[in-house]
Amino acid sequence: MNDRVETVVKRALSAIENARTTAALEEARVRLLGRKGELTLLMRQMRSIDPENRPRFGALVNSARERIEKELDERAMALDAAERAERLESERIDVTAPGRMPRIGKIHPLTQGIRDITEIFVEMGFKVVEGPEVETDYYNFEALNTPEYHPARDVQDTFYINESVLLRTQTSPMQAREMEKRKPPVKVVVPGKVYRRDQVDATHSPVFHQIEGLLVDRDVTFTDLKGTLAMFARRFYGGEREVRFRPHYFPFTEPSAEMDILCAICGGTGCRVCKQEGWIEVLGCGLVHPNVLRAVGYDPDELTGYAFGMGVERIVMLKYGIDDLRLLFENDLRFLSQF
Ligand code: 2U9
Repeated sequence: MNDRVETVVKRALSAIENARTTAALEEARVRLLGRKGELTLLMRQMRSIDPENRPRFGALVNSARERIEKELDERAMALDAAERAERLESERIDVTAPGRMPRIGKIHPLTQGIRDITEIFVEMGFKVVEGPEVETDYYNFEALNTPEYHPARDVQDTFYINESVLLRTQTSPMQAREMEKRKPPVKVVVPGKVYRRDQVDATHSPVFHQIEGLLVDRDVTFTDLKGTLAMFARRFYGGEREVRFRPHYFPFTEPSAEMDILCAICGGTGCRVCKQEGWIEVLGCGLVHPNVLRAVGYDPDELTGYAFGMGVERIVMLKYGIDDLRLLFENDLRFLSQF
């Protein structure tokens, strides 16, 4: 009788000790104390025991049950504490760890270039205006003293939409519109996209960005133009950047010139970047042609003006030493993240 109870208790204690989780322990509890559990079955054996031995057997089984229950409770508490400690460890957060930096986008170098250039002119009192990319032949060419058989009007160079509508080849038509709309003085810069029928290569693209400026007032001279652009070069390129003006030809300005800056790489002695010139061309300019003033209803005997224009891609490429214009349009983040 004793042995039977002892065997059940031994098995129970080893089952309790071997339970590694609270779930396994709960299974053991049911297996030992449940309705069909080992201890219940032991109690049922009471009937087969001599009546005089039954109280002793009952007492033995009861104390066995108490022992097992106590062991179960203690093991449950130990397992519960261990599982809790394990969970806390796995969920530990280091509140002192530095946060992860969110990825922040950057301004595209062309956009930054447009902002930097326009800002300098805005500080000099120019107003920024923008206009349509689809223009009429009249504002893009005719009003800008570029008559019908001028080479710049060749269909080779211009995207025509129909006979008299086209994609602007320069932002100048907007200045012509601005002059028609307002009384002088007019002092504007026009940034924007322009279109030309060029094959894509390292220095050409059928779409690129220009910034053009125009000042029309009484007594505007070429000296005003030179002073303004020299000031621009100093602000944009920094320091006492030397500039020079070379005579040039544009149909909408007379006289016309191109402005060069001294090559920062060689200091003027000639190198690969300036193609041995010592100077780098950065923009075109001139005094507004009297025919352009007449076309917008201004009297050239009363008013004069200056105008200038620059390609933003070229300026940005020179600034950062980029040797292929296509990089500015491909949106490869490995390239863009450098700026
Ligand atoms: C009006 C009258 C005159 C704008 C000007 C240039 C010179 C010039 C080029 C620079 C490189 C175009 O992007 S580029 O290919 N532009 O050299 N632009 S004067 O003259 C004007 C504009 C508007 C009414």
